[in-house]
Amino acid sequence: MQTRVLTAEESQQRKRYYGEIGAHYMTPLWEVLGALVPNEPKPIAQAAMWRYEDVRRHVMDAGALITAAEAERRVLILENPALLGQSCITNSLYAGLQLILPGEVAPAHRHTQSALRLVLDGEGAYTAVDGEKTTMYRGDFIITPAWTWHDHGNLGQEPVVWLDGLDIPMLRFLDAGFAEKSEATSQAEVRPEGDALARYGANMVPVGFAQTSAEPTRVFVYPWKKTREALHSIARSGAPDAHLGFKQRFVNPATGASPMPTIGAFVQHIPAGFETRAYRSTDGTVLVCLEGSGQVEVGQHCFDIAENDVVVVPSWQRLRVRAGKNALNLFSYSDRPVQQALGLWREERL
Ligand code: 1HN
Repeated sequence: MQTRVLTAEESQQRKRYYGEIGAHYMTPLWEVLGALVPNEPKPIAQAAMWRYEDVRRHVMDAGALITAAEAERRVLILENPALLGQSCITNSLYAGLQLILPGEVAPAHRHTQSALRLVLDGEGAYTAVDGEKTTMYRGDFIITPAWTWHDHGNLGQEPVVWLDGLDIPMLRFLDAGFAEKSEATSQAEVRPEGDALARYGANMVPVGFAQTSAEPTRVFVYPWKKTREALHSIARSGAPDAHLGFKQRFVNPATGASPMPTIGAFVQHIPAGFETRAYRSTDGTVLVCLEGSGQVEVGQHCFDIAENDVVVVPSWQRLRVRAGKNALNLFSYSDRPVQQALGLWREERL
């Protein structure tokens, strides 16, 4: 709307008119058009960081407050400071820190929301997905695709914490959420540990196996040990991209698409002392520092990051990453595959 100064009478007239049409649940487009169709993304979400050193004890305190069984999932949601009460870290994504104590079980259930885990702290826990267990090691990226049964347990001696990433806000937006609890607390094991990785994650698939790009991968764990080795090999030869360092995209090896259709996941190596040029993209992104320390600049914000810290980078905010004395290894996830499927995704190298 072009704005001009209105006479008192015109203002009155419009106000009266808006009241009349409001009674019929109508409202004038011209008052909101600019906000509805901005020249570029103007996310409500803001840049923020959760410093693991600061929040860890609060996560541990939850262990004395409620059991995993009572909570079903003992999780502290990471809420975007500009989206409080909405259980989201960006418009489209959820993040939380989940704690499971030795001997506990988080009971089996399934839902149409897709989930990923990034193991941060402690050893001895497992996740079971559709009848197969995987032991969780720090840095492992594990998925539970939509409608797969999943339960967790801790057979070790120490508390285990991981980051959960889900597409909850997307499914809420679409009103497409279904969920179901299992009668069995823990799933019966129908395949031995490592089966999916051997069948689908060793540069092979069973002969005759075919998937569309909308289907999630059967590989439900991307072990950090392998990812890290690959990153280091890549970084040993060739120069880092000026804007991204060495950045890799996790894939469904059978299709080349993202591991799950709604959430993209990435890993990034920033060599010691390297500073990326400013970059922005339309997928609001959750970054997790797996190794090293440095600075993350998001728009006007600058965060000092260390291991296990979480930073949220809203859509179209300028991002720069600087590694300190030690190289940075960052994990990230976003709604990029959804935007790409719809032809909406944009990036800009500044
Ligand atoms: C869920 O199923 C898990 O399985 C974690 O660990 C967090 C948040 C909302 C809805 C379901 C899990 C979740 C969740």
